[in-house]
Amino acid sequence: MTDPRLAELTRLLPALKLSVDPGDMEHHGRDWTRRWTPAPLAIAWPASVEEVQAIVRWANGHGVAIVPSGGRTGLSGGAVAAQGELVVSLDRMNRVLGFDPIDRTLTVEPGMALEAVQNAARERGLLYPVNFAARGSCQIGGNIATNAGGIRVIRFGNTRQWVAGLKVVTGTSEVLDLNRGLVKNASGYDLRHLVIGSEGTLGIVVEATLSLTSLPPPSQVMLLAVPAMDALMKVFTEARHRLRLEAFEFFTDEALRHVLAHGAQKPFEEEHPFYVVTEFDAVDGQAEADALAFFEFCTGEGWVVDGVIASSDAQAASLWRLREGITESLAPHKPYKNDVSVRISAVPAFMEEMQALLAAEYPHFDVVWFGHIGDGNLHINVLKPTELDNAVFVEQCEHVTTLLVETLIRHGGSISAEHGIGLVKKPWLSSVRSEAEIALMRGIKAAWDPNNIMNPGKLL
Ligand code: 2HG
Ligand code: ZN
Repeated sequence: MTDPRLAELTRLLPALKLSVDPGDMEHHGRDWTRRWTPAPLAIAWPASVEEVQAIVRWANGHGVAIVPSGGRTGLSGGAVAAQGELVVSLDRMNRVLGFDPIDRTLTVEPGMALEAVQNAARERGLLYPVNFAARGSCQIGGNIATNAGGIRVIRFGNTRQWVAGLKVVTGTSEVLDLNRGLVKNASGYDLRHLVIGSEGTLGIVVEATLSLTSLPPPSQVMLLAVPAMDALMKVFTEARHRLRLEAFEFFTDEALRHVLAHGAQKPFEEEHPFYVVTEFDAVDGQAEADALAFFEFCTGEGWVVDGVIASSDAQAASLWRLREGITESLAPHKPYKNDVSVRISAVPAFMEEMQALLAAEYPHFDVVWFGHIGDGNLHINVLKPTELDNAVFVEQCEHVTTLLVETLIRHGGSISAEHGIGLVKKPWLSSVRSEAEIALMRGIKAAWDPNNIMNPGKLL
């Protein structure tokens, strides 16, 4: 290591895995936004809490910024290192540390992939219910840092709900052992919840105690073809009334076209403007009868024009693929992403306005809508025309985002539902948070990280 700061780090921690290899720097310096050119100082892979602490002490001493790094699947530039930061990858801290069948908690290191956490819970006869398409690559530490949501929020809530305890190394290298798995703990500010969703700006999550729940009952997956936007939330309201929902997701014909081009199987002969994938408990014959009655009611009202219920696990997986495969199928088009939310009740009016806005502002771009409509969370992906320069494209999209933000403010919504603020949405933070709130957030950051070394420039 020719950089004297790195030489010093190696001297302090001879066993620390450290790399300045261009391939590692590229991979760990960027996320799925692909908007910033990676330029980290180096990548470090600590293997213990003590190594993380020592790195943070070193960073304070040398004024080096740290970017905590999970599975690199972020969509908001929250874990980008483009300014000479040390990327602290948690890849090597990926073990299950404990399981308590009475507390029903699983204690894990932050570098475990979400899917590995889910599997570890299942092996113990329980469920870690947070779930989304990036589960194979994203890491639990990153999920916590962004309070990740996904496709089961309607039933199980966001990541926040499942974190019973957290160990965190703060910006001053202190280790905090927060909440320690307690169900009840009325002892003042719950610092654990400050860390969840803080995007690596307060400290590094080094251990998490996750609550688990009972395995869910058998479920069924249904795909519905919906002829009009204003029918979507009517179908949702009916479904929620009649069925015990686990998921309620929508996507457009345009989204379907991309997933099909990516190898998925066509669900219906004809094309339809909107589709819904819903999953619900199917415990007994009554549940099936309820599902059928729901379907017949919706078709009778003209809200649904076609549908299919999966008759096997394989078919359920292929219906889910139509929804979960969208992000990957759009990636080659370098999409500009909006991830917005409004209260569920505000979805119909908001969607109407948004559709008009996007049609007027993006006449020449393909716009793909999909997302967790049952949570009031819509993903809007604007596809970059091949010939258009990326910077020009982003500038045009940001102009539209500013207009979209005005609509969001009118409907009391948020510019970031589940992907975080990162670098991408920083300019619009004040549309969701008041001046007083942002001032408090800054004060909290300064208390946890007085030298501003923890992921500086992100979120705030
Ligand atoms: C999803 O819901 C993810 O599939 C990604 O949040 C959304 O690619 C996106 O815009
Ligand atoms: Zn999503």
